Formats: sequence, C-alpha cells, structure tokens
Amino acid sequence: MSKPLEGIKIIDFTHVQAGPACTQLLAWFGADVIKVERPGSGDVTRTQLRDIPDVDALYFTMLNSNKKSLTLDTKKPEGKEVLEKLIKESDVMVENFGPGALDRMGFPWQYIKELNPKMILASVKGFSDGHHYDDLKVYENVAQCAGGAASTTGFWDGPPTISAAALGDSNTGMHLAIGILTALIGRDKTGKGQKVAVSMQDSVLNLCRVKLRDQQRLDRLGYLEEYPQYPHGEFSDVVPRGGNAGGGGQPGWVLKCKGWETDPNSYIYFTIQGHAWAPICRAIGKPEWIEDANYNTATARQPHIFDIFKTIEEWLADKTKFEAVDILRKFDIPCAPVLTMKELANDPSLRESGTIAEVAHKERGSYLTVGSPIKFSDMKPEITASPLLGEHTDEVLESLGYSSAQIANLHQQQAV
Ligand code: CAO
Repeated sequence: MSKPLEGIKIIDFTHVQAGPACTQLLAWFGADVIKVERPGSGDVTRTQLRDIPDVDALYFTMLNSNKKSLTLDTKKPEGKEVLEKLIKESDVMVENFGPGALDRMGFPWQYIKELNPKMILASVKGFSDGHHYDDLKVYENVAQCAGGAASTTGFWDGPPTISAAALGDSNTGMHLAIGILTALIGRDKTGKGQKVAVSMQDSVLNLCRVKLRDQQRLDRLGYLEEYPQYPHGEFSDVVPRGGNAGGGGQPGWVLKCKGWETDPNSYIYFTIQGHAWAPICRAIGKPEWIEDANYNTATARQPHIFDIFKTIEEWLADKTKFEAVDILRKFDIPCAPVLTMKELANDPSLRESGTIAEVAHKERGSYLTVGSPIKFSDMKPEITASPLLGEHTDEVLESLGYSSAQIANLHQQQAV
C-alpha cells in the first residue's frame, strides 16, 4: 500500500519527546525520516529509564519507530558537510534543541534557506521567539506550568498539579506536525519553503482554551457555575482548580464503584448530561426525581450536586466499574471506567485497531507502543522498530554519493 507521505525526506534533528513524537507520526504516514544523532551517545532517551541493561530504553523505542538513524557530529567540519548535503536533498528539517543551538552549530535559518530554498525548517522551543522567557530550556512539566495547565489542574486545597498526559511534549509535536503538513501544501503552491515554529507554552495554552474562557466569565460574573466552588464556596479573581469537575456545560465527577477500598482505580467518570436526566433517574432507581422540582433542571440540581453524586455512588456500591458502565450505556449516559495502563495494554479492541501495537525489536525482543491514533480508510500505518544507534549511517551516506573509502574515512574522523 503506498503511503501519502512517501517521497518526503525529513532530517530528524530531534531528541527527548516533543520533536521525536512529531517525526514519528510523519514516519508512520510514509515519510523517510533520518534521525541525526551524536556519535557514541545519540538521543539521551536511548539510555534514560532503562529496563534492560545496554538496550535502547522504551522511552526511545516508543518515540522513534519507523525512522533511520544516522550518527553525525555536526560540530565537526566533515559532519557539517554531510548535513549540508542532506539539507540540499531534503524537504523538511525538524529540531528541538535548546534556544540558539542550531545557530551556534552554524545552521541558522538564513543559511538553511540559502542551501535549499524549498526547505521547511520546523522548530520546537519552550517559548515562542521574542517571548521574555525565550532563552529558557524547557521540559514537559515546565511547559504545563507556563501554559496554564498546572494552575487549573488538581484540587482546590492542593498545589498546582501536573497532568500525566504529555501536554507539553507530544502535544507540541502534534501541533508541529500540523504546521509541517500545512507548509508542505503551501510549498506546492508557492515553490518556497518556510520556517514553522511551535512553542510548548503556546501548545499547552491551546489545550487550556476553556480555562481562558472561564477566566473571562469569572471576570464578568464573579463565579463559575460548573465548578465545585459554586454555590457554597468562594471564588477569587483567578480560575480555580476544579478537581474532577466537568469542564463543559454538564456536571460530572469520578465516582466510587465496588472494590474502591482496595483498588485505587475502581471508579467511573459519570456525566449528568442535562437531557439525560430522566434516563439517569431510571438507571439509578430514582424515578421520583424526574419530575421533582428540586432535581428536574440543571439549576435546581447544582446546589446539591454532590448529594446527587453520593446517591449515585450508593447505587454503584455493588457494581464493578465495568458492570456499572454496561448498565449505564443502555441508558445513553456518557460515562467510562477509569482504566489503568495494564487494562489498556491488554484491551482487545485497542489491539485490534492498532492503537496498541506490539513491535519486534532486534535487541529487546517485542515491546508495546501506542500506534497511530489517526485512522484512515485506505491505509493502516504499520509500526516498525526504532533504529539502533547509527544503524543506517552507511546507507544514508551511500545515498548521498559517498564511496566506501570516504565512508570509512568519515567514521574515523567522527570517532568519539
Ligand atoms: N553533533 C554535535 N552536537 C550536537 C548534536 C550532534 N549530532 N546534536 C546536538 N548537539 C549539541 C547542540 O548543538 C547543543 O550544543 P551547544 O549547546 O553547545 O550549542 C548541545 O548538543 C545540547 O543541545 P540542547 O541544548 O538541545 O540539549 P540539553 O540536553 O542541554 O537540553 C532540552 C535539552 C530539551 C531542555 C532543550 O533541548 C530544549 O529546551 N529544547 C527545546 C524545548 C523542547 O523541545 N523541550 C522538550 C524536550 S522533551 O521533554
């Protein structure tokens, strides 16, 4: 099956998570992604949090599938020369070095553009160019704090909280992938490349859009009706942390199910969708609430919403999270079990769809990874193993026209 991005050549000058997540996605869809790594060490994630001695860590293998690895010291003249050749032949270069690193290496955008006017340079930084923090190096949790996620996540009586989801890293990588595809389509029209830049702060903030909505509502009204603080608690002048409250127009909460005393994940998320009130009452055995004026509108329910959740928890007490959802789905109630990583890893539906993929690796045996969350009618992305460090160095150099003698010479000059 031919893949849509076949023929697009990408220099993957990325490391850790934000950049690699982007280029991995493009590799799944057919791009020829050549990861450029420092000889001897490579991407730092190859050795971070290892579970098997001397074998590429899962952190690396799960973010670098379907790529090639070229080792190159791009600070040495002969490494620079190879990179220049690659730039002339490629469509896209993706990087997420610390601020200024590419310039210091001798590859500012101006020079890359001179080498190849059709080149698309895609960069991730912690903060956008010109921002007063644009000199900072940034990791995931730093971005979650800078982008508004931490101040609005967690419980009101606890500290700002980090989400387990990679809002700063992989999310920024996904934004960058959209930027690259857009620039490629633009290039088809103009014949010119361009620089695409995405900051981690901006990408987190983009996902916190509804919290900026809430700040403006709070400024105007002084309260936020869907937050647990309403109507009995107090609001300050900033959006508070709302615990597990629903962020949209319907109240929701994480509710205990049978076994919660010993199983920390025996919970469901339950949403009280306004027009589902009658089915909810029927489902939980409270048909008398359907017409009761204390319950039959969202406004009437809000003052005692936590008593309502408590009643639902009483109904849940003798049901597992899976049994509960199996009953509630028949009443068309938006809900889900709180699933653990173990349950997700073994979920037959996710295996079937390719969202959880098992990949064979030369050195570590097989491992699980998250496959493409994007599904196509005419293509099923196949996930192949991440490359060993420098696995494709000779192959890439040959494709650039280097002879065996020149390649041997390069290896010698590049030796660490
Ligand atoms: N050959 C020679 N030198 C190389 C090289 C290669 N193949 N690959 C990288 N280098 C050099 C860089 O040129 C840089 O050199 P100088 O700082 O001397 O100019 C050096 O390696 C270190 O690069 P770095 O600043 O990117 O690395 P770091 O470990 O100090 O910082 C990180 C890591 C992630 C904090 C930083 O890269 C960053 O802020 N990136 C932008 C934001 C980002 O993507 N963060 C997400 C990371 S995922 O959590």
